[in-house]
This record gives sequence, C-alpha cells and structure tokens, in this order.
Amino acid sequence: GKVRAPTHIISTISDDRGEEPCYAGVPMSSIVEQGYGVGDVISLLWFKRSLPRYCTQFIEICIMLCADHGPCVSGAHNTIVTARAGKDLVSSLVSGLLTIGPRFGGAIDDAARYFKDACDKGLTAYEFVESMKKKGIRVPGIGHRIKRGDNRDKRVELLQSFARTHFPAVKYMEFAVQVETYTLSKSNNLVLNVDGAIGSLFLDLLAGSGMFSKQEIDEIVDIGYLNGLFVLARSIGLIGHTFDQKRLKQPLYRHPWEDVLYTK
Ligand code: Q5B
Repeated sequence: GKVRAPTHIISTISDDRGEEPCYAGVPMSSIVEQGYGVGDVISLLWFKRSLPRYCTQFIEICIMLCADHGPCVSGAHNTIVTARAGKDLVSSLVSGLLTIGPRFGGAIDDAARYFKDACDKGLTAYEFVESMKKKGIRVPGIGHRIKRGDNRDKRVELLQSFARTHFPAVKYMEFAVQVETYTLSKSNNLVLNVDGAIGSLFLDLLAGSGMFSKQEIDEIVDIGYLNGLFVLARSIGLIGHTFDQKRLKQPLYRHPWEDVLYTK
C-alpha cells in the first residue's frame, strides 16, 4: 500500500486545498451565505467549533469595546511615536502591540486563571485578595490608571449588562464583583478593569455555554487564549493611530526636556 511520508507540520484549524478554503471544516461560501460575523470566525479558528449566537456576539462586543482607548495609553503612544519616526504600518502596529502585557491589556488570561482558581476553591473575595497580597502579586484584572470607584469603566458595565441578560450563569463575574467590592474598600482606584471583566465573563461563557468540556476549559485557560481578544481588538485602534499620524503629516516626536527629571 501507499506509505505516507511523515509531515513536518500538523494543522487542525483550516484547509485551503479544496475548491474553497474552510475554517474548522466550514467552507467560505457558508460563512458568507449564512451571514457569519467576526465572532463566528474567531470561534472556528480559535475554538474549532461554532458557538451560540450570544457567545459570538459577546466576542464581537469585546473586540469593539477594546478596539481603542485614546492616544495616551501605552500601546497607542508607542504606535504614534513609531509612525512619527517615519516607520511603516507593520512596524508602527507591532511597536504598540509589544506594550501589551501584565500591566496593560494583557492581564485577561491571568485574571481568568486566578479568578477561576479562587472561585473553584470556594475562597471568599477577602481570602483571595489577602492571599494574593501575601504572595506579593497584584490581582490581575483589578486597578486602573484613570478609572475610580466613582468613575467606573463604562466598558465593564456594558459587558456585565450583556452577560446578565444573555448568559445562563455569571458566577465568575459575581466573584470578580465581590473582589472589586473588597479592593475598592482598600483603595478607590482598585476597580474591576476591562481585562478583569473579560477574563471573568469568558470563564462564564466557557462554563455556561455547554460547548466545552472541563478539560477543554482548563486547556484554554492554561494556554492563555484570552489576551488574544485584546491583541486583536487593539490592533484595530493602533492601525487607526498609524493612519492618523500619517494623514496629519506629524513630524518626528521628541519628548520635551521640561517633562524629564534629570537627576544624579
Ligand atoms: N495596586 C493597572 O496601577 C495598574 C493593584 C494593587 C493589588 C492590584 C495596576 C495593575 C493589574 C494588572 C491589570 C489591566 C498598572 C489594566 C488596561 C487597558 C486599558 C488601559 C488604559 C485600555 C494601574 C498604587 C497602589 C499600590 C499598588 C496597589 C494597584 N493595582 N494592589 N492588586 N491589581 N493592575 N492591568 O494606577 O500600597 O501604594 O504600594 O497592575 O489588570 O490595561 O486605559 O489606560 O483600554 O487601554 O499605576 O484600560 O492596577 O497604581 O501602580 O501606583 O499602585 O495600588 O500595589 O499600593 P497604578 P500604582 P501601595 S486595564
């Protein structure tokens, strides 16, 4: 019989060999004809399955709400400086993307990991926050540079309101809210931020949709899929900032001396 030579690559999410490309077995024509959106495409290419409409809508809301947060945040700042240095689109984009990490936009996976662990163990918000403090770890998904207890992040409210209406259960979100109530009692800037809201709500989506086994949920959280939502979303804004600077023909950026403390 025929002997198959061993392959160098294994791929399970897409196939371009037939008449039309397929995403997780779904042909491109179905994607277009059945009116799939970007949330469906993410479901197919990241999770290898079609998810219920409320899940794909939630993914799309995350993408829309995280697409940009003004020119002053770390990512946009880097992109603007790079574009003004005359660099091309990809360089400007990646220079912004490279700031995404544990402090800025990339705390979603860790928020999901820590909230899941604490909630599954049945810890109270107090026990969880104090145990993090003892370990010297900041609670991922908590805290913001400009948002406060009396000036909440509208994006968080919108995500929570969508989930309360459409998700079968929101136990991880409720835990995150209890954590926020406790951290706010310590300091007014320790709000549940957009990373923490997405991290906790995505746990509810994974657990409540009935589309994932316990083992699959653990793998998703362990590998860390969820920062991908912020990376993907913010790319939209960073590309916009690049075009904006080019359109405005902005000169090379140089930071003013007055804004630097020179000390010995
Ligand atoms: N403290 C976000 O810090 C920030 C604490 C905490 C316990 C915490 C900080 C943090 C966890 C990571 C996280 C996502 C660095 C943020 C985002 C997207 C964005 C961005 C935008 C967008 C802010 C003052 C005191 C200190 C700290 C304590 C602070 N956070 N304690 N757990 N989580 N969060 N990141 O304001 O006693 O004085 O030493 O790391 O979730 O990135 O819009 O900008 O869309 O673009 O600089 O929204 O919270 O405060 O560092 O001066 O700390 O609070 O230990 O206590 P700040 P610091 P002490 S959303």
